[in-house]
This record gives sequence, C-alpha cells and structure tokens, in this order.
Amino acid sequence: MFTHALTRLPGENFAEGLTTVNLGQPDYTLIQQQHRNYRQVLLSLGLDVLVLPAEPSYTDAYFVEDPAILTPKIAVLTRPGAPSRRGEELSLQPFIAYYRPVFHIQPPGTLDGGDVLQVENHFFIGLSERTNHDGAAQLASFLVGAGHTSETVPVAAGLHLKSSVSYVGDNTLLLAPDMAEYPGFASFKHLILDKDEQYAANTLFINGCLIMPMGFPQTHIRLSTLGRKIIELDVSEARKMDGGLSCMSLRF
Ligand code: CIR
Repeated sequence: MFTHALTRLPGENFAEGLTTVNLGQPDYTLIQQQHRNYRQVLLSLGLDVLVLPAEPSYTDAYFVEDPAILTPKIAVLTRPGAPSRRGEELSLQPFIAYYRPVFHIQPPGTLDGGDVLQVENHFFIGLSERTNHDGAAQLASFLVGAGHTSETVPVAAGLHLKSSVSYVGDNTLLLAPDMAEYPGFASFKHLILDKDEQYAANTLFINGCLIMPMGFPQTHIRLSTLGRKIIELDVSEARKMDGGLSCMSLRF
C-alpha cells in the first residue's frame, strides 16, 4: 500500500522543457488543471499528497519521478541523464530524507526514475539514453543492500523503460508490442497494447486501482479484464513534454 505521493507544480515556463514530440503548443492553464485533477485522484485513493512549488530554473522538475526513487526501505537521489535536469534531485533531498535513508548516484553514473519499474520486491532497471550501466549498477547495489532484487532491461524505444511497460498487479505487465517477447518478462502475464495506443503503457497501479491516460479505448478494454477500478485522466499537456502519469509523482 502506498500512503504518500510527492508532487511538484509545473512552472509557467514548463513548455521550455525537453521534448521529442510535436503535439502542439503546451498550455499552462490546462496543465495546471490536469495536475490538480491528478493530485485529486491520488488524494481520493487515500494518499497524503505533498505538493512542492514549481522550480522555475528547472523546467522539467514537475516530473518528480526522474530525480528520485523511493522503495519501502530506501530513497535514491539520481543523477538525471539529461544535463539540463541535473540538480533537480537536490531540492527533493530534505523532503525525502524525512521518510527514508537517502543514497546518491555518483558520476559517471546517470539514472532517471522513469527507467525504474518496481514489481513487488523486484526492480527492473532500464538501460536507456538517460540511464547508463554505471548508474544502474549503483542503484542495484543500493537495492540489494535494502533487501530488494533487481535486473537491467535494454530500452530500445521510447524515452524510459516505463514509457513501454507498467506493472498492473496480479503478476501482469502492460506492454508495448516491441517489449512483448523480452525474455526477462516471460514469467508475467502480458497485456499487449495496440500499436497506436502505446502511450497508454505508462499506467499507474496504486492501492488496487489503475489510473490510465484518457483516450485509449482498446487499452481500457484490456485492463478491464483485471476486474479493477480504472480511472482515466487527461494528461495531454504532460504528453506534449514527453511525460505521463507515472512521471508526475513519487509514490511511497
Ligand atoms: C524529459 O525529457 O526529461 C521530460 N521532458 C519528460 C520526463 C518524463 N518522465 C518520465 O517519463 N518519468
């Protein structure tokens, strides 16, 4: 069970953040509304939602998932893979240190929390353009020290591992088609996304409830087979900045 979520407000200049997609001009008023709805859903699931102020000098900092990883035992402040995001982790330290012992990824390691997929006590660590071998090895050693297990997964497409795969409970993974054959996932049940619904791979599983992005009907049908409550949220503005549901909070 998660009891807390840490979030950060998007700043007025959020549209100046990193992005690889071209989905139109991001709208500040709209992302504020969408972020409020997102926080409201987390509250409705019984979480204490911490809301940090925007960080104007770090335009991507509201994607709080990337600069830190929280497990039931420890916190790890990362060294984000994108140079423009390095330093975001420092402002999280005081909040996180209140809840967990904190470990730090050191150079030359790089790691983004978006590459870290927790499945119960096991962690899949994506090797991507943002997370290198050194960062993954440092994280693995912190995890093992805390009694967790982990393994690395190559990320061939998408920004992060969790752009292509989510754990949705019941030993089941929601997967983009190109991850379906990955041998490391063979022991899980697979829900495979339609090719044109791959964005929905980034779905949250919180306290028995599934939160998925709005507008992916085939994915909704597939997730319905799990018999869980499903909440859809519009995250169109975060999507314009290469972000999604998981990126906008740290659940712990
Ligand atoms: C970035 O490129 O770093 C941000 N614009 C998006 C980060 C999304 N984070 C995530 O998926 N965990």
